[in-house]
Order: sequence, then C-alpha cells, then structure tokens
Amino acid sequence: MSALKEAPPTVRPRLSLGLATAISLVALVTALGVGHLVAGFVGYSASPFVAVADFVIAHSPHPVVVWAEQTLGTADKTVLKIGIAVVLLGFAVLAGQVSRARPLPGQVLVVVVGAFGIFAVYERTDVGQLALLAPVLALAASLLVFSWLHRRALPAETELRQGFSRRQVLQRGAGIAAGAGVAAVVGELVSSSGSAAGSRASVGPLVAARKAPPLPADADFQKLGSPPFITPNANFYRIDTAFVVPQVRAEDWQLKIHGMVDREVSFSYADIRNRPLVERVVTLTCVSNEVGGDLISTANFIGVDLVDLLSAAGVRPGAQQMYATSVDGFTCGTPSSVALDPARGAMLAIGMNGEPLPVEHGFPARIVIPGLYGYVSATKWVTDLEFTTWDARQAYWLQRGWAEQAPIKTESRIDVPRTSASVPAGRVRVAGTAWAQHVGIAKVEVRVDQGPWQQATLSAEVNKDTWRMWWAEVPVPVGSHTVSVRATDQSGYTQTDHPADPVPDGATGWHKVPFTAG
Ligand SMILES: Nc1nc2c(c(=O)[nH]1)N[C@H]1C(S)=C(S)[C@@H](COP(=O)(O)O)O[C@H]1N2
Ligand SMILES: [Mo]
Repeated sequence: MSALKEAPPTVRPRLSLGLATAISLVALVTALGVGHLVAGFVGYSASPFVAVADFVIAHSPHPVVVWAEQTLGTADKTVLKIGIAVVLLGFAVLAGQVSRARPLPGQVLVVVVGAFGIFAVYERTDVGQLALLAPVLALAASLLVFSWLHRRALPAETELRQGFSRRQVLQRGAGIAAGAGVAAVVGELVSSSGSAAGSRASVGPLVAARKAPPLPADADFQKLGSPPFITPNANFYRIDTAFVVPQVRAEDWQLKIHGMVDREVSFSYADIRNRPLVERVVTLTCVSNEVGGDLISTANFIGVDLVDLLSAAGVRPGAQQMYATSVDGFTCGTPSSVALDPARGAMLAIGMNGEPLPVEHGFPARIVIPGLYGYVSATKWVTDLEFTTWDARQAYWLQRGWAEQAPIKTESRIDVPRTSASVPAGRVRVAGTAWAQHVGIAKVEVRVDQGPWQQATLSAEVNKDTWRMWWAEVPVPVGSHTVSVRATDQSGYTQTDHPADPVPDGATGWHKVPFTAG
C-alpha cells in the first residue's frame, strides 16, 4: 500500500460520474433541439426524434401497431415517445459512464446514435434530400458540444490545467440546453405555421351537388343499444402508421395519376373542389378488427367519383392494380377492376360528415372504396395513383404478409348485453350491428347457449355499403349464458363459426357474449 502511495501520481484525470452524465445529457438535448429547429425548415418529419419514432412504427408488425392503438388509444404515440426518450437517456448515461477519462468512447456513441437518426430520415419518402440536414446538423452540434464541454471539464476536475470549474461547466451546459430548448420551440412554431389546420379552416363549406338521401328514422337502434348510424368524426376509428399526423395544406396538395395510362394527369385541390361533389355513406372496416371489435365506423363522405378522374387518365387494360401512395410513404394496392367499376362507387373524398376531412383522417384528400378493408383501399393524404401490375409493386402491408385481395368479410357484433353483464332473467334484449359491405345484409340471427336460432329485427337499409343494426328479445332463464350472433348476406352466405385470425385477410367467427341472468 505504501509503495503505491509513493508512486508518481497517475496523470489520468477522471470526471465524476455526475458531471460526465450531465455533459452527455446536454449533448443529447442539443441534438434534439438542433434537429427539431432545422426540421422546422426542411420538413417536420425530418426531426430525428420524429423520424426514429416513425422508424419504430414502420418496423413493427401490424398486430403490434393495432394493439398499441387499441389498448393505449390516442396515447399510443405518447407512450412510444416516452419509450424512445428513455432509451435515449439510457444512451446518454452510458456515454457519460464510458467517457469519464477520455471523450472518445462517448463521441463514438454520439456518432452511432446520430447515424441511426440519419438513417431513419434517409429511409423516409415524404421528405427530400435536404431533410438529411436536420439529423446531420443535430449530430454535428451534439458532437461539438460534447467534445467542448468534455475538454473544458476534464482539467477542472483535477486542477492540473486551467479549465472550467465544475460550476462553470454546469452553467455552460445549462445555457446550451436552454438554447436547444428554444431552438426546438422555434422549430415547432415554424412547422406548425405551415400546418394543415389553418388550411382546413379556410376550405369553407363543401356542398354536394348529389346529396346522400336523408337517413331513415330507423337507420339505427341507438336507444336499444346499437351504435349511432353515423359515427361522429371524433369517434371514428383511426388506424395509420404515421407517428406525426401528416400536415398537408390543400394549397400544396396534388394528385398525380400515372403508370399504365394513356396520359398522365394531375389534379389540384381546387380542381377537385370545383367538380360537382357527391355524397356517399360508407362503412369503413379495418382488417385487424377482431370478432366483436370496434375498428369499424360509418361516415357520410363527400368527394368525387374516382372513375371520373381515372377516365381522364385512360387506364390501360393491362393495369392490374391501382398503387396509391400517401405523403407519409404508406402505400396501398387496389385491384384496378374495383377502382374502375362505376357500380362500386370508389371516391376521392375531401369531406366527412359535413366538414373537410379531419387532418387525422387524411386532409386534404383520401380514397374511399366500399367493400374493401382499409389497408387495400382507404389511403389517407393520398398524392399519387400509379397503375401497374401486382408483380411490379408491393404495397406496405403486403410486404408484411397481409393478403393482396381483401374484400370485407360478412360479420356481426353484439353490443348489448356487454360481456359479463348481469341482467334480469326473463326476456332479455340483445342488440348490435352487422355488415357485408357492397353485398348487403339479409338476415341476422341470435341464439342463447345451444338453443334455436331466432331472427332479429333489422334496421332500415341505408345502402348496401353500410352496416345494419339489429335487435331481438330472447327468453333467458336464471343462470350463466352465452348469446351468439350470425349474419347472412344478400348473396345467401351465412357467416362461418370457424374462428380465423385477422392475418392475412380478416377475422371470421361468431361473436359470442357471456352474461348472467338473475
Ligand atoms: N396514409 C395512410 N393511409 C391509410 C393507412 C395508413 O397507415 N396510412 N391505414 C389504412 C388502414 S389499415 C385503415 S383500416 C384505414 C383507416 O382509416 P381511418 O383512420 O380514417 O379510420 O386507413 C387506411 N389508410
Ligand atoms: Mo386497417
């Protein structure tokens, strides 16, 4: 021990763990602030934090995306943000830990994390090359701050050379962090000044030349427990892969139709608005809707007939799919035959329930095609329709194992009684909804346990592209029971009891609800 004491002092200055960590944290905050500031000018989604979050979503399987939206609701993106923040903080602490003596290990870590941010932005299709400036400058600023603070802090700890005192380092660090915060706020303000909300507010009323017929009074059985026929925009289910809702101003929007067509055509928002608008009430459904699930909603969409736009381009006979692309890079393939069928009523929608499309439902414009699950039809923020073959292009969810053809399956759902409800024994009211878009519902039957099937009363048919409500009263003795429902569509097909998962082309099976009668 004494020999050690007499040895010449090792000139290996080390930062305290606290100070080293503080320096890494300032470097991290600098990266995020600078990235967000630059993104304000080159495109919001180039903000490294946003791009990394989107990257995580894009590389998650559909059930995970849907599970997150289902269980966490609109908080799912917040949870993701917090998760990424925690991981980044972990890296910062690690960077501090490994670079107490020398800055190099920390610098390497900064570069590794920064490179991931650059890659996440590089992968995006909704921003140009210029967008790479955001993560690149973020990385450069972060590296600079880390190295500078580190160099100044090291001698301060050992008092061998003139450097900043610990207090000075912390003061400089806090100043830089505050500056980064201001930069982030400026970036946010710059991006939102060009946001879609303002553009949407100035669209004005959308008046259809061909209105949808008024809804019959008995279109739903809301008083008996069915959902309202028209889903209010705020309650309309929402499924998309966008971490940040794409902000597209109507003034900047364009739809290009190209590929296997006679002539390439483009439409501006004004071009679409100035056409005679049609209204069409349609029930959208997500392929990930489980039996009994609520990824289904109905709206009165306002827009133009897609066939009219397509005939302006002149789709060639060999085109098998309409490959739609959204500003956020999402892609979607629809059979050309369906898109071009005048009887189908495919729309380019710009309005929903009397308002311009809500930003999260695709403002300024989206595709709506009755009878097909959303992932093969309902592209939001759509800007590009390419006519091509199935071989030439594989849409987003096709690449992830979902089916090429995905017509909506005939299904039904019980809304009352709720699962595990207790009801008085005797005559029990059962109510819910059924759908077979573009075919129409013919009959809904319910039964208690293994009892006989009993026909339910159907709501008035609004059109074949929408859901239909039903209700029935069934005799139920005291005890535990299960009520089941099955629908028959107008092609004569009765829903199979065979349970199938949503993957690859939609769930099947009867909805069964256990309850108690007392
Ligand atoms: N741009 C874009 N459009 C999209 C999606 C998406 O992830 N991105 N998801 C599709 C899916 S899977 C469904 S079910 C519907 C949902 O439309 P909604 O959110 O308006 O209910 O949008 C479709 N359009
Ligand atoms: Mo979906």
